[in-house]
Amino acid sequence: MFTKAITRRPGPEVVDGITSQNLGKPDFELALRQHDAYVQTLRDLGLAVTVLDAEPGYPDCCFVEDTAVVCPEVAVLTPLGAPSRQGEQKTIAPELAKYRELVVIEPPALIEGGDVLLVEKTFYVGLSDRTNEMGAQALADAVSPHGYETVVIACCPSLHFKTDVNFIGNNTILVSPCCDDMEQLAGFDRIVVEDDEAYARNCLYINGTVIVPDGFPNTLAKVRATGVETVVLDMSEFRKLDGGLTCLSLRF
Ligand code: CIR
Repeated sequence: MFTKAITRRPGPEVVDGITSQNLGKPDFELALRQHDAYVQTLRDLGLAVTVLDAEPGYPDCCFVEDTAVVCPEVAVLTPLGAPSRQGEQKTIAPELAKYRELVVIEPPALIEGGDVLLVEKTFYVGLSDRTNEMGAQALADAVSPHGYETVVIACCPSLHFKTDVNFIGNNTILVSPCCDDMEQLAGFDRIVVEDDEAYARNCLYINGTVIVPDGFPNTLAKVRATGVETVVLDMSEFRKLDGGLTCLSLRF
């Protein structure tokens, strides 16, 4: 059960965020409105949401998920893999320190929160350009004293593991076709989200409700068919920067 979230509003520099998409630059005003709707949705789902101001000099600073991994016992600050994002975690640290003991992972260990999926007492860590074996091991070292298992997975060469795999409750995950046959995920019921709706693999599960990005009817129908409640949010401006629903918050 999540009770809190930390978010950070995009700043005007969001138009210069990192992207692999060919969807144009985000509209700053629309991004702010979509961010406000996202925060309101988390509040409607019962979370106390902290909204930090944008951090000048960091165009991607709204994607706070990448700066830390949080579980009930500890918050692990991650050394962001993208050079233009290194340092974002420094202003997240004092916020997390209000609620959790902090552990800091330092390079050459690399790990970003977008590569980490926590389901009950297991951390699934995907290797990527932003997360290496040392980073996965450093996370395992931080959380194993608290009874967590860490499972390292190398599947698709996507930006992040959670670009491809996300938990939606009821022992069910959304997966890309290339992650579907990973033996480490075999214990889940899997819903394959095809490439034409790839962005919708990044749904966000909050206390029994799944937030689904707008514009992906097949995925929405499949999620609803599991019986879970859904909320649909327009994420168009964050999609332009490879940012999804999970990226915009740290939940704990
Ligand atoms: C980046 O490339 O770092 C940002 N433009 C997008 C980060 C998305 N974060 C996430 O998936 N957790």
